[in-house]
Amino acid sequence: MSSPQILNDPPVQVSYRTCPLCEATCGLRIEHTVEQVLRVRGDREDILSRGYACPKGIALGELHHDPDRLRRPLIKDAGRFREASWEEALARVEQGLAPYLTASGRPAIGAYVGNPTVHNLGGTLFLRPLLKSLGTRQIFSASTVDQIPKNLASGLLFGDASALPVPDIERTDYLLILGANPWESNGSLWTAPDLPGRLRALRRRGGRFVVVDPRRTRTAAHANEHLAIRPGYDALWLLALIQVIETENLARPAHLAGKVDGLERLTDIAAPFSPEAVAHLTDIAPEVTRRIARELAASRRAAVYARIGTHANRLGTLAAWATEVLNILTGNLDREGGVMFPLAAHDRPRASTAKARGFSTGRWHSRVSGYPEVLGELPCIALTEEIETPGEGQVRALLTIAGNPVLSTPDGQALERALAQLDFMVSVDIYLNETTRHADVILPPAGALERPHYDVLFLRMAVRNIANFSPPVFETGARDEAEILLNLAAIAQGLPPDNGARVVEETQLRETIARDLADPASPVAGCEVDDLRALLEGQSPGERLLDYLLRSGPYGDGFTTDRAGLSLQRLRSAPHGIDLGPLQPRLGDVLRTASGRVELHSEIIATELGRARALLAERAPAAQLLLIGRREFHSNNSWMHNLPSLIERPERCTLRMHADDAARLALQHGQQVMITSGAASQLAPLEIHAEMRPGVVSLPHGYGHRHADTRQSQANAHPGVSANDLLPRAVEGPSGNAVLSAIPVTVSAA
Ligand SMILES: Nc1nc2c(c(=O)[nH]1)N[C@H]1C(S)=C(S)[C@@H](COP(=O)(O)OP(=O)(O)OC[C@H]3O[C@@H](n4cnc5c(=O)[nH]c(N)nc54)[C@H](O)[C@@H]3O)O[C@H]1N2
Ligand SMILES: Nc1nc2c(c(=O)[nH]1)N[C@H]1C(S)=C(S)[C@@H](COP(=O)(O)OP(=O)(O)OC[C@H]3O[C@@H](n4cnc5c(=O)[nH]c(N)nc54)[C@H](O)[C@@H]3O)O[C@H]1N2
Ligand code: SF4
Ligand SMILES: [Mo]
Repeated sequence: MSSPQILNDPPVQVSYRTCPLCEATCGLRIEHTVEQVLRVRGDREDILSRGYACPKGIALGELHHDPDRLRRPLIKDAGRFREASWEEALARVEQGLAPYLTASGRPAIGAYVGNPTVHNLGGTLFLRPLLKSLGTRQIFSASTVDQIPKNLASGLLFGDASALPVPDIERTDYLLILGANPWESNGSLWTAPDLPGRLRALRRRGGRFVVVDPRRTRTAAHANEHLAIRPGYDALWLLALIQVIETENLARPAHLAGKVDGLERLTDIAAPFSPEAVAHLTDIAPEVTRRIARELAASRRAAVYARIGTHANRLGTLAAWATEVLNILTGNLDREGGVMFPLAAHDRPRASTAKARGFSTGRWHSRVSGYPEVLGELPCIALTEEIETPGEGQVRALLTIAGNPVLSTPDGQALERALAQLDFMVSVDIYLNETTRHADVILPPAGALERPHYDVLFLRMAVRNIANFSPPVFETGARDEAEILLNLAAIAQGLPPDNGARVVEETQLRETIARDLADPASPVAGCEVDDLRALLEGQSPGERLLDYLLRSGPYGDGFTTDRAGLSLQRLRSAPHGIDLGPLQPRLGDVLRTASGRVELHSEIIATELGRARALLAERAPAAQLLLIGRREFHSNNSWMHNLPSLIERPERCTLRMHADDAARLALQHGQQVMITSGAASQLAPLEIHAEMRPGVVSLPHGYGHRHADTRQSQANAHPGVSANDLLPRAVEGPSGNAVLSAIPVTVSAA
């Protein structure tokens, strides 16, 4: 007997898909009907993540169905948003930007690009033509509240700012982790799904990992050893490790002989930073520092990995440089079990004949404070002053893409006031939030399950060379991010948004092909642009360009009938991904310095070393509380707070403090406290927490959902305060990265 209930049930399908929410790129198994997500879990057959998934990935169905997520463009009329058609919304953008699309007007256009862009196929492939079409130097991004010091260090050392070696965790014996909490962040600039599992496996096979963090994070709690460093001094401590390795003659970079310039100068450079000389600041005992240096040097295969706690910090660029110098000195750069450079399927094989140009910054400077450009962008903390300060090139029109700088960048309230003064603002975003509420037009791209996916950035940092592609789970007709960026690029070029998008896409595609054809070492050398173009498949701009990159890439089919080679079609037929093998040494291919060797020394590093020496004379900030941040497992910067399964838990926007500090200040667990920095004051509940070291307090970022006129009902029900309202607009030094950690504060009863 069949029940009508069952007969009417829509058929259940299963789709496999890479999670686009963070750098781990977990494979997900999604059970769904034609329009409803039923269940999401980790895909056990995924070649890299093998079933791992975190609660955010599991909540993708909630994100897809979130009634607050924007599905139609919004236009602001007389201060109120209303829904509009794409035609009308894009026409409004054309109209709003028109006054600035002149030679003298373009410098007044600003752009801020946020983090989800790098998790989006369209975002990664089509941002560049858009920014180029705008013709402005007022370019800002979340990179300068994040990792740009690491890019800068790689640029200086390797000649390529995107050459970011990753710990070869499967084969290492010893891992030194600083300023990172991969147990909860799932890894950063290091694509390794299930880092908890991988770290456990490292210990099981007799390896060790040591965590340097002012908090006893979950990563630290699982480590062989935790060193609760005083925040803000990692660069000094890393230099002390170099000092020990140099003075005790522990360096053994044998396989790098002839590939590294300037090793002989390191003894002198590190001399002032003995473990004793830095101990009063780092609060790490000299004998511990010495022991760690010896352990690191003695390990057969070891890796030093440092992330945002060290980068978005005082001397972040120097910390990134010293991290790599340690990997070089211990002979672990570009070696199995050390740190290695992945080779992704869409990477361009290095042209043997192309002349390396080296790397430079400061090709132009910001208008108001004179910050040097790094990687073509300016520090995001300069955006406020660039809007507020009159004169030629004052930002009057702003484009934001997948960003919420009001909550995610320091002194967000000042930025909000500045945004309110703009003549015109357009946001590409899936929510009406603290930033996009200032826009005149909001253009919502397809959601995470409605678009094709391939991780252009993160497959370049994966612990194994792999490739995978996810077609959209739902065909809703929603406009893809790629299409919107191309629409905007067309407008910026004075073309009609829709037909123009095709022109911009075609131009980029053909230019990409032509660049390869000009290189005799390319696998497609000798072909014709038209012939290759005609062979490309794909239903969207991202797919078409990806198909080209894969087929002409290092594992590609080279447009031959060789079925073993990669193409988009081949990836489509492998929903759990394709394994391309373990990481291989490839430093020679990576180096783009003028000398063709790793260049340890540069003017920028010399200046930073001078600042580090000056810091040694500082007294320990013993009597002061230093504020640091906190990422939590269920959160994602400022933007996943509208999903009930992630936000509905105990109050998380708390100030954590060690019991001794609370006792000294006569503060009780749970009471409201006033946190005061040089910049501002904020109220938050106090949480006395054993993970804190004395003298350090922690407040998570991304909260402060303070406006009734946003459309994020769940987030607004759990507002919290914004840590960034407490942070001054300060940069770490040559990279322009904001200083997010070790901010002096006082805390008192509210
Ligand atoms: N104090 C402090 N501040 C920090 C940090 C810290 O540690 N401490 N961390 C910093 C770091 S590492 C980062 S990366 C930045 C992040 O800074 P931002 O990128 O500016 O901010 P997010 O909170 O990630 O906001 C992402 C925005 O993208 C939208 N969005 C989500 N998915 C999509 C999509 O597919 N397409 C589009 N177009 N929009 C989408 C969301 O609605 C949201 O508006 O925050 C930084 N801020
Ligand atoms: N759950 C979750 N996962 C995320 C995100 C999220 O918001 N939530 N954001 C994603 C993004 S955009 C990024 S960039 C990555 C970042 O990934 P991670 O780099 O792992 O970032 P955090 O988890 O913030 O870890 C930074 C650690 O540095 C410590 N720290 C602070 N100051 C100092 C210091 O001076 N010295 C040292 N040694 N340590 C210090 C902090 O206590 C913290 O534990 O995470 C990504 N993954
Ligand atoms: S760890 Fe990152 S990639 Fe994996 S499921 Fe969670 S959010 Fe998605
Ligand atoms: Mo980030």
